[in-house]
Amino acid sequence: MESIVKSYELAREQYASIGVDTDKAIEELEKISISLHCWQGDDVGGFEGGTELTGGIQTTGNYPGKATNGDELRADMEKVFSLVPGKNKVNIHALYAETEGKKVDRDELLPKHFEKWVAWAKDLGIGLDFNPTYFSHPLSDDGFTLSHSDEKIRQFWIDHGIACRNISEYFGKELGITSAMNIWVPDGYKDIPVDRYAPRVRLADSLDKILARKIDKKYHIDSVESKLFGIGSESYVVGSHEFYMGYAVKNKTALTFDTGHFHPTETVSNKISSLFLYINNMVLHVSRPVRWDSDHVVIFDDELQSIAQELVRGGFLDRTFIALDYFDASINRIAAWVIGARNTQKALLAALLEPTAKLKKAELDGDLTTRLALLEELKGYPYPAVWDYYCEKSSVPVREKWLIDVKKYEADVLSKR
Ligand code: RNT
Ligand code: ZN
Repeated sequence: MESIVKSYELAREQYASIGVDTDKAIEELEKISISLHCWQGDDVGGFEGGTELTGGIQTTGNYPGKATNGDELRADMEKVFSLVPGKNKVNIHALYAETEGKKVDRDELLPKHFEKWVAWAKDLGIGLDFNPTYFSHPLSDDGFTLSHSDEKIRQFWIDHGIACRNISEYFGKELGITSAMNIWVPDGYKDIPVDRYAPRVRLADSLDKILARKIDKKYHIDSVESKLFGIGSESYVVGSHEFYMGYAVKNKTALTFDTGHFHPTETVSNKISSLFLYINNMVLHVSRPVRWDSDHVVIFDDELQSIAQELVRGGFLDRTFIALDYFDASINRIAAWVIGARNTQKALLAALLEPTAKLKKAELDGDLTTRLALLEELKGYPYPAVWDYYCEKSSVPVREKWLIDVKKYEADVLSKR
């Protein structure tokens, strides 16, 4: 404890010498919540039973101890909350409804099927976000949902979207924290289509129908998520980036950027500032693509830092909903959550510790020498000392000590499942 405070005090001095207030950076960081994706806890399995994961996404690995019901999943996430600083949120997919053993199809889901999640979130004083589930269902088996050419199937999925908005609004009202509802559909073709237009016309029409009812933005916001390709939709994805960028601008919805949904050399960090020119809110799906949209655990890499810098330098934090989106079943699932969440926060902290005004001034003055020199020297500044202090102050384990708790939880709880 003493050495953490000492290191922090030294760091505070160093940062002060370049005009950065570390206490203020910590205060800012504390205000940012990261939405933990419930689906990391059970490999996107959900509680409907039986169905395999479809939609062109895949979890690999069979690490023991995955959650098999709501209570286990919630217990696991509480463990995560005890190891990650700050007030965070939980992101739920429709497939995690709790229907007391009754079969309730996706178009019939009601707020009451998420009562347990809401009661739990109330207890913890956290917010919830939501996602309709357009995969792992017999009516999505041929690869199309909201852009389906069969009107009956398309209507089923429209009804699902409408049901989910009611649920998301209920989250916002009950918890007093806005729920961001993210619409992602896997629709697309493995092979080259002849008509790329018609499915997009149908998708736009379905979205219009889902979003027809006005909902107070205090409670709920709608966001749409694009993708480049998936397994089985390599040649064509209906909901491409251009499709949703246009849709969001025209219909004033939020836009979701998933860091795994673009060409390998394309970066989300370079897109954020354009989005905010035309769109009010962004949902971020922080993920890590390795050669493809592989959803690896988020690490502290250059792109994560660039994204954090964009959010801070642009002043976009209060218009952004930050969520994690990856699923790794090859390591302890709780550790996977903790690593990704802590890295995301650490990247935000490092960005908050930049002398932004100074850097912007050098740039505006045309002093690009100073800009590069400062940016490079900053990499050696002691942000980890500030991070450690923040963890200590938030009563969560410092550095790798969180792993002790995870190992203990694995021995006491996970290994017995
Ligand atoms: C899939 C999208 C989507 C999902 C979750 C489970 O490529 O990223 O966000 O990962 O909805
Ligand atoms: Zn995503």
